Amino acid sequence: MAAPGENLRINSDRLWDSIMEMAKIGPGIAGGNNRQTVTDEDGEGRHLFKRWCDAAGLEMGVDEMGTMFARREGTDPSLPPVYVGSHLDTQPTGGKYDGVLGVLGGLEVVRSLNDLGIKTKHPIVVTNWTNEEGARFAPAMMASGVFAGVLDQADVYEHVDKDGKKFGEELERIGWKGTEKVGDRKIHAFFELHIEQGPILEDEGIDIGVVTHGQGLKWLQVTLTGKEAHTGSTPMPKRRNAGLGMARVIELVHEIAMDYQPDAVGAVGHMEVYPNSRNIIAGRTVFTIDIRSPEKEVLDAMDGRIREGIDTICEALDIQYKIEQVGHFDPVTFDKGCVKAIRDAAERLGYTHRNIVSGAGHDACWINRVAPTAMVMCPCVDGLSHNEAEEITKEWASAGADVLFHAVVETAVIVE
Ligand code: HGY
Ligand code: MN
Ligand code: MN
Repeated sequence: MAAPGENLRINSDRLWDSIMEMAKIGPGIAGGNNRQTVTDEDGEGRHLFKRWCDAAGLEMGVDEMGTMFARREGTDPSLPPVYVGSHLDTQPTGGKYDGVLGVLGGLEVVRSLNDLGIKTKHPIVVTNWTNEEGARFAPAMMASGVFAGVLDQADVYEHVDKDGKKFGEELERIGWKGTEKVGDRKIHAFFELHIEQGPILEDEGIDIGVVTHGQGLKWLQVTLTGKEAHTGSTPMPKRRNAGLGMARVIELVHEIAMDYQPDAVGAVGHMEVYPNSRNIIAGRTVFTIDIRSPEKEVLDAMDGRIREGIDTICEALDIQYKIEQVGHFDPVTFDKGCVKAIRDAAERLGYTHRNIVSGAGHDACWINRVAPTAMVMCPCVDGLSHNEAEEITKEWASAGADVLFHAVVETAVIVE
């Protein structure tokens, strides 16, 4: 397919201004964002995105998981569209760019096509996937997982947040539960622009990450049950301390991940202690183990060793345990044709680039199961993300969006 031409560039100022405008919705306490999925702030961000899509002449569809699909018509409407997007929901202490760059980068592609009066054969659909983060309601990449047929819609509707609110009810409450059946849409190809969320591109001074693979992930939610008792008057040998159990499991997860360096990772970021009183021995702890690796065998080995370790720890402390797998996807290999479109675009535009494996999970990891998919990444400052101090430069955002522009338009085929 003919390349769309050397001079195609997005409007960098407009993209950056849109990102800053979206960042005003659901502000964090330290300069980032707290726009968690299906909160009022998420609803407000969705309305702003829809207004922009309306202004760009796009036709909006919303499915039963609340995912938003903004369609720019192609010269042949019968062809399956090229989808481009990411997510607008954020972590509770998230940054301004995680997910947002991909959705607004997709919108900028369409805005630029409109400015240039360029038509494409395939329609183009800008997409905002619901609940990518999985912070408020597990698992991550929830809506794209239902779309790909790996998660059950009725089941995830019942998932609850820490206040006992149900995902399905919250989606309805904010008014973004659509009527389209999830997963019926046919996708010609899907492209996602995302910040790297790691240090490689910045450390190496490289503009573009050509994402060839995504590492696999497992989230194990563990409940340890001991016995509440007085921290002062209960003799040490008589204690059944679920807090001590959690501490030992957290150390175990770290040690096991360190056994599989340089690629494996493991941590526990979510922890709840009951009753969480200064002078009561913790009777129950609930926490989530997050382990990841680019290799399935390593992921499975870590999983097995952690389960054995938990059994040993709990026997020694005379506490019970329950392990539920609340998130999982195997390592992902993205579509070679789509990856080439991204690499060729970076080459053509004169951006430095390198192959990279995504450390974070993305909606693209699930959509890759139902359509040819690839990702383009830009650097982020100090590789920092899932932190309100997350930062990128305008130049990095523009370079990523330019590459996205070329990859999308080339795949959607320009009509001369
Ligand atoms: O957890 C992840 O990798 C993604 O940020 N949801
Ligand atoms: Mn993200
Ligand atoms: Mn994220």
